[in-house]
Amino acid sequence: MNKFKYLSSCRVCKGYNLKPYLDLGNTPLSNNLPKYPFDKVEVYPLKVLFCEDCSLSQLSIVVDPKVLYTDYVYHSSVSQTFKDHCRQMAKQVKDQFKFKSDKPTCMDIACNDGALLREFKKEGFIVRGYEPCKELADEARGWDFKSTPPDNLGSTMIPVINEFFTEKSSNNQRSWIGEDVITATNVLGHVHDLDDFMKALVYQMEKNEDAIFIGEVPYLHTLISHCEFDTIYHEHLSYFLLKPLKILFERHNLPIFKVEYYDIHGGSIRIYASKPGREIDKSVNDMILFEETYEMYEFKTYADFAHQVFDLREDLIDTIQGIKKLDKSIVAYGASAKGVNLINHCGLGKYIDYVIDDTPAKQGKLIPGTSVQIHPFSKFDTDPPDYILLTAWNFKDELIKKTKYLGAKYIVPVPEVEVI
Ligand code: JHZ
Ligand code: ZN
Repeated sequence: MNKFKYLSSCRVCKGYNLKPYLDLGNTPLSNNLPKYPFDKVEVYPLKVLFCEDCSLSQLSIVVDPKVLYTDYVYHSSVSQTFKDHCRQMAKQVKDQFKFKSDKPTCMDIACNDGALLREFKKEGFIVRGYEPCKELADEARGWDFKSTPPDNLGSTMIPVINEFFTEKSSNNQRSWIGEDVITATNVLGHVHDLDDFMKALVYQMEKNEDAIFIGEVPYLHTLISHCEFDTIYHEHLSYFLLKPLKILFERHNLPIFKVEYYDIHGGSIRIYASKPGREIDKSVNDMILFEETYEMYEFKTYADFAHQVFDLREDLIDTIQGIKKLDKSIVAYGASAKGVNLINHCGLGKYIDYVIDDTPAKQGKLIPGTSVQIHPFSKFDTDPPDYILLTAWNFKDELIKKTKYLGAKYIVPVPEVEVI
């Protein structure tokens, strides 16, 4: 693949009825952070299409995954809220399902730094992961002794296959009785060839009749209703409703038997799928009816959303310019992918003094497309801001709790601009 290619048909239903509804211009990749101001930063088109046949929203281009994920700076363990979410998920899975063995097995696809696997491990699961980024795979394994002190190697080590999860990479890489649980949180939206992913999944689930797949994806209904346009960026190729997911999983003979909604990452759905035969929970049909009621299968909903995006953008720029006129400093908390995207899309680089992020891999780097630098938390104390822009607004409570003592005001960009 060149650095990117254009999408030729819908990645779920293969149809050609793709209608554009939002064009966010050409922007840099949100997790490719330059080290120096003279580092070359490439920009890529960011346009969203609606499939009139299956209602999948998807980007018009696919950036080469090697460009996106080779030196991936996002670490899921940095947020306590996300770690709590993982703990609850592991506990709930353990309590909710009956497993044959008291040492059930779990595999996490794109396990990042191992945040979820560590929680499953604590619940007594035997775990393993897939992760394409080498540094993250090492951290999940427990080999990165800088970030995980090796106090008790036996209990922290996790086997991780340092690969993308594909039919090819998963071939011959399965346990021979098959995992009990396979998880993939915030992964399906990043995968271009969903059929290949599904084939790999089917292969992994083949040996165990009772195997369960549990996936989490940001929910398109919340993205639209909360105007979370900053979560639209190049890594996120697809924006899911339950309907296209149901079509995809049924095509591969793994029906979704249950769905739940969680507030995490601005609003996500968790789907449960298995081989046919399980009773289909009422939640599945209820969510499809919900999507119909909110006209999520109508193009007009998305055209209206595009207008709201541009209104919100204007509002945010006006608010920030107003604050700058008063000669106040503004610092962003969270060099999140969505934050990088927001800063670029709204042209906020010139108004932001610096960005704080607790992820060591992001510190010292720059917000691409700007000369704004990312600093560790201690910078808040040496150079306290008047205003904090919550660029990781999905962790608003956690960020406010940590910074309350600074006495700064907060700018919350979505669902509507709010200064508190
Ligand atoms: P956060 C990521 O998006 C990337 P991002 C990915 N594409 C995806 O799908 C979504 O998640 C779901 C920092 N932070 O999690 C850490 C602190 O510094 O909202 C992160 O850099 N201190 C895989 O990047 C950023 O903020 C803190 O106390 O938009 C949060 O990024 C907390 C809570 C966060 O996702
Ligand atoms: Zn489609």
